[in-house]
Amino acid sequence: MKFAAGLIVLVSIARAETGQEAWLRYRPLRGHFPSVVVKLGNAPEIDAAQREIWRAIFGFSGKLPGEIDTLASDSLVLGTTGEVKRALPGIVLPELRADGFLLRQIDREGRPSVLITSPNGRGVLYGAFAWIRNVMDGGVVPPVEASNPAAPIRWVNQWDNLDGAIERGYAGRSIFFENNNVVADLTRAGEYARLLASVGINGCTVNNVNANPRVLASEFLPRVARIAEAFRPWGVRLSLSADFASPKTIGGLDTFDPLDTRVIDWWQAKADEIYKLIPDFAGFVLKADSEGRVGPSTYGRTHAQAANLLAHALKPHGGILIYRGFVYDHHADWRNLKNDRARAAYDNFQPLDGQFAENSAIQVKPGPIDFQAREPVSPLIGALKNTNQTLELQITQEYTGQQRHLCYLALMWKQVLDFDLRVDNGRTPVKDLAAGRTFRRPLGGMVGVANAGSDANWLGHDLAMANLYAFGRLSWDPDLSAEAIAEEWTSQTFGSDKRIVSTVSGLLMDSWPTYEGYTGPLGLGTLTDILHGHYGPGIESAERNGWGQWIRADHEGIGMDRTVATGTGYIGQYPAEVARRYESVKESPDELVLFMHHLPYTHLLHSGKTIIQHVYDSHYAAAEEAQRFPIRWRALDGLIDPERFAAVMKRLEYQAGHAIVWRDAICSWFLRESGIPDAQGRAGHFPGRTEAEAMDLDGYAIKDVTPWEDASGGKAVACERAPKSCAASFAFQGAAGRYDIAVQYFDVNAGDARFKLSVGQQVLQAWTANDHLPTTALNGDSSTRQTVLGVKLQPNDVIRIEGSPDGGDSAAIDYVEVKESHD
Ligand code: GCW
Repeated sequence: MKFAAGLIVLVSIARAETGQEAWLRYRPLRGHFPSVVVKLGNAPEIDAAQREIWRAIFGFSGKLPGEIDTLASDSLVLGTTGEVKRALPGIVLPELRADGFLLRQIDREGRPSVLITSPNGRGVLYGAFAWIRNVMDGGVVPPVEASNPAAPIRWVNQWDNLDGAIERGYAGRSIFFENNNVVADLTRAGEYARLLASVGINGCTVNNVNANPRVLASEFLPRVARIAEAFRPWGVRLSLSADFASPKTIGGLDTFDPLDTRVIDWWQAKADEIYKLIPDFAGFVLKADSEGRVGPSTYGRTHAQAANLLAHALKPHGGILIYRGFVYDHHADWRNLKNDRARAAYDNFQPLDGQFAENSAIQVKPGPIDFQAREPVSPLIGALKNTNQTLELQITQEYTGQQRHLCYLALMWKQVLDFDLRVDNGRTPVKDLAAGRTFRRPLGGMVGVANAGSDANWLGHDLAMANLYAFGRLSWDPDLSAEAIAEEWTSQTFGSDKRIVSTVSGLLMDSWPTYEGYTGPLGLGTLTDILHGHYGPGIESAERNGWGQWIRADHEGIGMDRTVATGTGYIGQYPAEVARRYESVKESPDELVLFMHHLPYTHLLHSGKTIIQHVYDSHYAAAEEAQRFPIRWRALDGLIDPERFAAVMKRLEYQAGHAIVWRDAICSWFLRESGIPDAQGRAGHFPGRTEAEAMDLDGYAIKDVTPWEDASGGKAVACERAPKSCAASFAFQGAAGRYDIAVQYFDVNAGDARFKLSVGQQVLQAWTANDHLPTTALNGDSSTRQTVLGVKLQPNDVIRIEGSPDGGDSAAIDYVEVKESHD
C-alpha cells in the first residue's frame, strides 16, 4: 500500500482564506471515511479523481487513505463500468450515458465500501466530486445515486483577450494569456479546470468571441495546446473562438468566402493541425456578422453556410462548431417605430432552421436583447426544431452589478429554464429545448460566460461564485432548485452550520429581486448606461441611437410596442399560446409589460398600482432591502473566517450605497419625465440631504453631471486646483442627537483622491477614493457613499469635507445626508 505524499503541503498551503478554494474547501468533518482508495484502470481523469478523494479525505479527517489496486473492504472504488464489471463479475449496473455516474454502497467482507463508476473516465471524476459533495452536505455513506447529465454541451466561455485583458471581466487579468502570449505558469488554469469539473463542466473556450485571429496562427497553437494539457486531467476540453476572416488575415488568402474551395481547404488544414496538437480539442465558437465582426454577409452567404464550413472541418475529428445567435444590426434607425432589435435572433436564424450541420449548434442568449436584469425568453429557442442549440447564460455580471452588487442569477436562470414556450401547443420548457430533448437533437446544452480572472477568489466577489457553481449544477440538472443549489454551495463554501446556511442562502435568494427592484422596472431592461460601462444608471443612453435598446419614453408613457397589432410584431415570433398572452396588455405579466407594450404612466398594473407608483415603490423598497444586506451579513461575524467576512462586508456596504444612487436616478428621472409625483412623497424629496453645490465652498467649483439623474440635483462640486485641497462645509440645522452622516462622493478611475470628514475640530473619518470603478467621469458609475454611524451633533455644528485631488480625480462631492441614527 502506498500513500499520497505531498498532499499535506498542498492542503496546508490552501488554508489561507482567500476564496481561492471556492466550494472545494475540505475542512475537518466528523465521520468515518474509507481507509483505502482502489483505482481500477488508468485514465487521467481517474487519476485526478483519486487525487481529489485523497485531498478531500485528508482535509476531512487529517488521515491519508492508502492506495491499492485490488478490491478490499472499507474502500472507495474508482473505475469505469468496463473495469468494474471485470473486477466484480455478475454486478448489475444501471444504464449510464457518457459522463453519467453511479455512486453505490457495496459490501466487501462485511464492511461497506463505496463504488464510483461511469462509462468514461470523466464520469468517474464527476462521481468522485459528487461523493465529496454528499459528504460535505452531511451524509458520509452516499445514498445509491445514478446521475446522468441533462445534455452533452456543458461549457464555459471566457472572453479573454490575448493581451491578458478580459472583456466584461470583473476579477483581474486573464489566467491564460498575457502580453499576447500564453502565461508561463498554468497552475491556475489547471485549478480552474478542477473547479469546473467539480460541477460537471466539460468544455472551456479560452479566448474572447471577439476573437483575435492570431490565436489560430501556427506559431500560437502549440502555446494554446499547453492550456489544453492543463485542462486534460479534469476532463475539460479546450475550445477556441475563431475569427471568420482568418483564412485571409492569417492564412494569406485573398478571400474568406465560405464557398471558396481554398477557404474550405484552409479550414480543413487548420482543424487537422489543431488536432495533431490537441487531440481532444472540443471545437470552435464563432461570432460572425455581429457588433462589427465580419461574417458570411461579406460574400452574401448565410449563417448556415458559415457554420457548416467550420463544422465540416471539425467533423472528422469529432469536434463541434458553436455559432452565436447574437446577431443584430447595431446601426438600426431608431426613428422607425417598426424596427426592433428583439426580433433579430429569430429573424436571422429561424429561416435557416434545418440547414446547419449535425455537429454544430446555435448558441442563443436567454433573452432577445442582451443579458438584462430581466427579459422575456428568446423566441428563437422555440423555433429551432431541426437545428441544435445551446443556451448562453452570463455568469459574469455585466448588466447585473459587475460582481460589486450581490446578484444570485440562478433564480433568474431557473425562470428561463422552466419557462414553457408551448411549441406546437405542448409542454416545451426551455430546459428541454436547449438540451435537445424536445426535438431529439444529437447535441444541446448550456454555455456560461464565466470570465473568471486572476483575483484569488476567481470572480472578485466571494458570493458571486455561487453563480459559477449554480451554472454548472444547472447545466447538469436543470431541475435543481435555485434554493437547494444556494444551500449546498453555502455549506461547502462557508460551512454547514445552520445559521451560516440560512444567512448566506437567504441573501443569495433575495439578491436578484432586489437588484431588479432598484434598477430597470417592468421589463425595461437594466436601464444602465449602455454606451459606456454597463454599470451605473444611464436611462436615456438606450434611446435615439442605433443600438436598439430603446424604451420609447416620453412625457405620456413608456415601453416598446412589440405587438403584432400595432407594434413591431416581435410577439408574433412566439408560439401561439405565448404570443396570445403577451399580445394582450391584460394578460402580460407585470414584470415584462413594458417590454411588450407602450403604456401611459397611469396604467394600472395587476398589482393594483399605476406604473409610476410601482416605479417609486419598488425602488424605495429594494434600496431599503439592500441597506439590510450588510446588517444581515453581520450575523456571520465569528461564524466564518474574518478574511471573507470582511471582504464580503465591504462589497455589501458599497452595494447599499450604490443602490441609493440607482433608486434616486430612476425615481428622479421618472418624476421629471412623467410629471407625476410619488403618492408617498419620497421621490424628489431628500430629508437630511445638503447638496454640495449649496454648501460653503472653498476652492470647489460646481459641475453639471451627465446624465443629470446620476447626481442629486444634477450637480456636483469638483476640486480642480491640485495639489491644493478644497473644502465644502455647512452648519447642521437639526436638533441635538446622534446621527448617521453619509457623504456621497465620486470615485473616478483616474487617481486616488483623499477625503476627510469632520465636525467642528474633530475628524470623523478620512478615506481614499481608490476603487477601480469603470469610469473617469462624474456619474452613476463613480458615485459612491461613505457612511459614519452614530455621530453626536449639536445645532450649528459645522460639518466639513476636505477633498484632496489626485491625478484626474477631483475629489468631487455630490451631497451629505444626515439622518437620525438607529445604530
Ligand atoms: O453583451 C454584449 C457585450 C459585449 C459582448 C457581446 C457578445 C463579447 O457588451 O462585450 O462581446 O455582448 O455577447 O458578443
